[in-house]
Amino acid sequence: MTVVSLETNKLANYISGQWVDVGNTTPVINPATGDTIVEVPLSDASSVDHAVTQAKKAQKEWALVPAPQRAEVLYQVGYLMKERKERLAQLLTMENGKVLEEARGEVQEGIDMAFYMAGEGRRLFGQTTPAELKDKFAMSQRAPVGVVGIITPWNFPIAIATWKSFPAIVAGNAVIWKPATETPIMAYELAKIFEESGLPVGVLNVVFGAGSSVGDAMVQHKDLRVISFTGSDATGRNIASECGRQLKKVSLEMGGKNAIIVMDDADIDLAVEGIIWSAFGTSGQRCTACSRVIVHEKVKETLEERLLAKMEELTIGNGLDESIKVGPIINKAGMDKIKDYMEIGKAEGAKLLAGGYELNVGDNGKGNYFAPTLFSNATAEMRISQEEIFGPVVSLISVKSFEEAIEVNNGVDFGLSSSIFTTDVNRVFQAQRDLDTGIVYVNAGTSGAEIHLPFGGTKGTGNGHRDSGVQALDVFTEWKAVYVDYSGKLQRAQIDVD
Ligand code: UN1
Repeated sequence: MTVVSLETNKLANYISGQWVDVGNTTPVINPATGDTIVEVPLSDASSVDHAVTQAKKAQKEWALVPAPQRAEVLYQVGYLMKERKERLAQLLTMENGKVLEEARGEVQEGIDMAFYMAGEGRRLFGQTTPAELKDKFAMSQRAPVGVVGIITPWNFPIAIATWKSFPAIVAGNAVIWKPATETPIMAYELAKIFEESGLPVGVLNVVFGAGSSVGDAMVQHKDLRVISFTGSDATGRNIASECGRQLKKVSLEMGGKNAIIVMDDADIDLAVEGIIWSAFGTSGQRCTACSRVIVHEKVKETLEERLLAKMEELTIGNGLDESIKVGPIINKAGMDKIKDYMEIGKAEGAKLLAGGYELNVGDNGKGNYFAPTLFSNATAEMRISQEEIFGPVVSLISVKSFEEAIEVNNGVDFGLSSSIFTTDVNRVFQAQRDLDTGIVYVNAGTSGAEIHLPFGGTKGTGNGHRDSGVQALDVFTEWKAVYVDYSGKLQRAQIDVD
């Protein structure tokens, strides 16, 4: 396999069609090797201000372009992403660490989103409805919000950016995008694709930098009317309170503590496959990762045995090597957090059945690797069963009944994804009703959401909004109710009704 390379050693902001250099930079480290891939700008508030000023001008024009024509740009973006799928996937593996097969899947998720949202250019449905008065017409339609801010995480640096920017753009907004500083290459590549796709300058702008400077400036900027954020719980809550003060629309997608329930009538081998994929794929660094297994006591031992056997088969290392199944952890801070939870779990009395330690694998011993880890005999209340670890760590909790399984699943502060393995059709329907998460799977793991369905969760996972699906349009549009009176006289609603 030929490994692609970047043609630059320093990225630049993309503002109003210009590649703008800012002095200050920080290195982007390949988590598999510890090597520096490229330098990324650390911009400040002035770059955000400049971008918003340019975006405001561009948005006025863009909003007047008919939506089906706006969509043509997204089709073009989709074609270019498709053409460059392998390049994007390899660069994604280098900056994020996820294994190549998953990186290709993530790029595909972005391609799917491009074509799906391009289709919205010919829908963007509103409603027509009878008016209560004679010779009067009533309808509702979506209007763009203006300039919107999107803040995206390192764990899905291209897919999540497409979930947010594509609906925003097809709906007639301009976008200011702050990608995570750990994974800016996908933003650079996507900005280049937009540039080539014929998007008018200023409609998409990328400002690189830290949350505390660029992110904060975006949240504070009075002309950014929406902030759509995916990331940590603490940051999301701060953004929400500041946006609340400013009456700014905010869409949040934060943590998860997703569980797979394995009932006594489940296909155990299938459940094991689901657990392996959801808990250890992407090294557990997905919002949708499975980090709890809630197992019926009757099948606990069998499940444990088979799970341990499959865990031994997992290959860990640099994700560019196609034989590898589990890649590195994003950075040292991520590693430290996972290591802390090892101590917490042991102190709480959970039984460490596998893993629990750092690994020295990979090319030069400088990558961040952690062994797939299984804690057994965990209880629902333990911190390892309640808090998001964001690593290849799963806690096994045994229960006596279906009802208890549901209660344990729902007994956490988060509500993103859940799953049940069972062959009982009654339980399937009870579970999809009673599991309190935004995403529910039956006989599949907790990850693998498709882009034409709403993505998001209940409780501490967010604030009620959804990414992707047609629901994403609600974040980036205002509903406008329009009444046209063609009676030629003043007709008063609720009064002149007879
Ligand atoms: C995330 O982890 O934030 O459902 C996104 C999935 C992917 C997206 C995950 N399609 O696992």
